[in-house]
Amino acid sequence: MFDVHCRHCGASVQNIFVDLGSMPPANAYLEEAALANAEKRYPLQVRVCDKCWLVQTVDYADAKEFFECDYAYFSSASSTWIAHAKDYFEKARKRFQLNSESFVLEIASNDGYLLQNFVRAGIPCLGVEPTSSTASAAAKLGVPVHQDFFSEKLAVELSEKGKQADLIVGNNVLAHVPNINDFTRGLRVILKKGGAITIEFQYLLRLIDGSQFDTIYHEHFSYLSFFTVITIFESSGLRVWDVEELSTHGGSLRVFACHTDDSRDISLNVNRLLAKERDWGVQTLKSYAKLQPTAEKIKEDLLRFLNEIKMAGKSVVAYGAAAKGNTLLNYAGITKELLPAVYDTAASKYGKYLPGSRIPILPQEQLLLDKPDFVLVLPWNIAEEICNQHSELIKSGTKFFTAVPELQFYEI
Ligand code: DWN
Repeated sequence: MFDVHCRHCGASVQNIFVDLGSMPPANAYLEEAALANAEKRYPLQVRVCDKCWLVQTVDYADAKEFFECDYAYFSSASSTWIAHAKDYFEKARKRFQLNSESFVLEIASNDGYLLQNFVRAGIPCLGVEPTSSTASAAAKLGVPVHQDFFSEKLAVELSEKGKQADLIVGNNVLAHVPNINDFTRGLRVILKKGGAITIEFQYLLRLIDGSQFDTIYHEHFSYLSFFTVITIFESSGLRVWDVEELSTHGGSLRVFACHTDDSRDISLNVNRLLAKERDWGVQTLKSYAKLQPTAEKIKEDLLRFLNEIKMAGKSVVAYGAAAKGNTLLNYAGITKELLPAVYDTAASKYGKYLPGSRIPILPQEQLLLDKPDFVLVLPWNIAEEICNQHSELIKSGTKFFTAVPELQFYEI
């Protein structure tokens, strides 16, 4: 096995956490014309460092390849997420006494799903977002965006222009940066004295206990426990003073950080969650061995069920052309033979094809006309929102189901 060095502590990382075979990047949706060409595929192997316990991908491609100008994921596609962002804004404005004198920086601001709230409230803010597709959507909402990848170098440049922030927000970005040390050093550089940082990321322990192997894709370079995030932040001169467990994206953490010499007290939540992780075995290798066998079972159960549907002469399609869906389908080797189409509301996706499986993506409205017997909901994390939207179709007999962590059917 070739050597890999931990992207945080530099130690040799030999322990395989999960190996999902080779597949194209999860957001590399294909235009019709591209079907004539072969696709780049990269091994999707994840290892765990037994020194700092960072769970991380083995890298074969540059991150820039995953966050290109036509990046297809728009956070505002989900009303659940929009509501989550609004709730965060209300809480943050109170907790950090934000006003027209404050300055808020969001890293990976996507389509302005969050900063639109700060703009409306007259609180000065800036988004940092590398993908022009989402950045231009944010600009249309009047959200100021600096289009680039966040780094320590950029933090120095912006700080020299007086852009140090009272509040730094980073949602679903800490896992997406290959150089996690540079990223956290950048947070310290651009954080104003007395300022606060809130970072949300999918929670490793929920991923493992929930068998959420499909949230593993190349653009997720790290899979994070609270223990490891504290280790990384402290190594960059930051201190974690509070933490919240969230239900978003299958289970996430919201971590609160500040400068090491800040006067804030450490909340009881911090030691409480560290104790829970100790009991779970966060520094024990065998705790990381559960995911591979559960991924194989989910794959077998789904393949068996899709073949049963086919043998019974029934129709089945998918809903939600989510990145996690591409990991599931490509790992299971499912193509349009078993799933002839997937439906999605995102204009950035329908009319294209899923990477790898090459399943055509159709607009959501078409589903109501096609009335299939079964619908596999790929973004299980928002299955309730999606099933509520399709209550009439479900009442008319179409069966909606998800495959992770097991086959589950939805009634209305
Ligand atoms: O970290 C990441 C998470 C936050 O989001 C990114 N790297 C990529 C992305 O992952 P994903 O694509 O698996 O996320 P979702 O939120 O599970 O994707 C939902 C998909 O469903 C989108 O393509 C939009 C679509 N959708 C839909 O067709 N109808 C969503 C809703 C709410 C709908 O009603």
